[in-house]
Amino acid sequence: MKTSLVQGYESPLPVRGNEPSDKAKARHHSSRDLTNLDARVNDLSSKRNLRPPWVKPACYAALAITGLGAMALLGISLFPSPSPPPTSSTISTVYGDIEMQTLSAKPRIYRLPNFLSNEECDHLIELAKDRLTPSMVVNNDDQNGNAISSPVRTSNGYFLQEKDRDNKVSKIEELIAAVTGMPIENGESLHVLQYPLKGEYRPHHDYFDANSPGGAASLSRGGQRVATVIMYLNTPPQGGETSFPNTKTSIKVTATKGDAVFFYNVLPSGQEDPLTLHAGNPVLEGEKWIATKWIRERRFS
Ligand SMILES: O=C(O)CCC(=O)C(=O)O
Repeated sequence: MKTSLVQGYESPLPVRGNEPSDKAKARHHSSRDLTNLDARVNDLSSKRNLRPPWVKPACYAALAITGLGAMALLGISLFPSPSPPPTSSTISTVYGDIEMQTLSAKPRIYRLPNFLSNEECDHLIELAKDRLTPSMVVNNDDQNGNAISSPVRTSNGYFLQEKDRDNKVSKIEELIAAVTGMPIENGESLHVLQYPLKGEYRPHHDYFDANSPGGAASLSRGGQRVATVIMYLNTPPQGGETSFPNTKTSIKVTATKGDAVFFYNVLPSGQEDPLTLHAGNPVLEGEKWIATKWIRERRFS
């Protein structure tokens, strides 16, 4: 057993300059010296320490350079740079230019600063504030697509009616059509929502699940919800951001009066895009008001 220990030590990994001499090899095969094997191992170990002092630092340096090279190849940085500023484009409308900032290309999410004026925000709140009822969600188990209340969504809402469609509302609908490129008739009625303190809309998708009875029933009224526009009608002092937890940088849009966020719920192919998972974060102070427009793939009826 002692012999194999020594062979394994000497022969597969000889240290340069420390190869055993012929004399040592002869000693190695001599049964007389087998009793001195421990001493020889110690001897060889001490010879290993004779390697030049620069070898160890040089090895570490080589390892570090190799590691940094691999990180560069994989696109990993030791000093992550802040996210690049969003690219911005301008949409010209009869009402003036609208700035559209790209927050994400996949999924397609855009921020529209100053999309509504203060008066337009206040007007939408005024139309809804005395008619609010607790918000509901699609009941996937219901053949008729009826909605149910759920702890997932703790807000109060009102769908604008035909009688509410005045000049201001019509203008907002036209602006939405201009930025989304979708006809007004594909839009569901504007939905004005009020979140009380702690109110939220937990992570969810806006597209319907075609495989559920409730989702299929909802799809029969104009097809999929292909895009969503959320307009902030006030600025909650704290909380209430719209967040997209599945995006690369976990996008969070601050609720700021007059701004809007707009995203496509489907890929350009029409396939539902699971990365559009989004939430209305809990309101931590005050209340939050928004107006949401869901846009279908066909005329909404
Ligand atoms: O309140 C929000 O910020 C999100 C609203 C939302 O997700 C929706 O209306 O579909």
